[in-house]
Amino acid sequence: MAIPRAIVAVAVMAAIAGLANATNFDVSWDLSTNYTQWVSDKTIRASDTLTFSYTSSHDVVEVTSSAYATCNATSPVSKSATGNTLVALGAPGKRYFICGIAGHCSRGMKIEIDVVTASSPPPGASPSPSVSPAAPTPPASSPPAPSTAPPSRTRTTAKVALGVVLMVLAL
Ligand SMILES: [Cu+2]
Repeated sequence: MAIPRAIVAVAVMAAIAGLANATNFDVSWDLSTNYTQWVSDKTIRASDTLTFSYTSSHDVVEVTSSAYATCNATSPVSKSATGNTLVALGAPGKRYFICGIAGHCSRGMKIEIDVVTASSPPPGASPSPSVSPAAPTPPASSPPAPSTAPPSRTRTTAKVALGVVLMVLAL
């Protein structure tokens, strides 16, 4: 019994939607940003990433909630001072980040992230007939050459690859 193409197409679309919902939040990590305000209008999901950008005057220290409350950076969960710290959240729950340089946390360089569950496809999403069944590979066109994409930025590469899939589906 053959699997209807429409179901395959919907499954692929759902997979694309799931990955496309991954968002990177750029955190300008400094003494002049109000991070309580910054985070207040954002929904940050387990599939998302944070990228802290900062000068050599700062670092990023992930801490426990109690250490966060007291700005105590002496027992970090993790620590980074590269100037560009990528945090892949991965799971729902609270995450706490502070600057470990003396005095900076108490001056506001602290951020509490309430990570929510990664999004699932919207419940109202019905199989849409707007996606036509995938056409056979056009015989005249040369195959795409994905080998030029370096694997360094996997998320970006995945998006590009999925974009190609989407384009093929749209043919
Ligand atoms: Cu600092």
